[in-house]
Amino acid sequence: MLTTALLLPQQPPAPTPDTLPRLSAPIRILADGKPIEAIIGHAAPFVVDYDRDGVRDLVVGMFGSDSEVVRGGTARIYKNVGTNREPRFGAFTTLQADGKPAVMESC
Ligand SMILES: [Ca+2]
Repeated sequence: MLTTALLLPQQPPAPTPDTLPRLSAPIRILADGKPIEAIIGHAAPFVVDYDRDGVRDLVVGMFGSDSEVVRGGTARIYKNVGTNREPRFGAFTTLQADGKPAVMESC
C-alpha cells in the first residue's frame, strides 16, 4: 500500500492591531539645510548607497523635470554627508547617463 502526505504551506496569522507595523510620525527631510521638495510632483524616494561609500544616500525620482532642456522623468541624488544612523543630505545632483541628465519616459 502506498501512502502520501500532502504538505501545504501554512497561512501566516492575520494581523491584529498589536502585530501591525507602527510608523513613526512624519518628519521633514532637509537637504543642504532646506526642505526637499519635488517640484514636478509624484516623487519616488529611494534610499540606496548610490556612490558605494558605505553610507546610504537618497535618490528621488520625479515624474518630470524643472529644466527647459530636459523633457521627461528625472532623478535627483542627495548624497548623505552624515552617517547611516544620523543622515544629513547635501545639495542634489541630477542622475547622469553618458555625461548628460538621465531622462526617463514619463506618461
Ligand atoms: Ca553613499
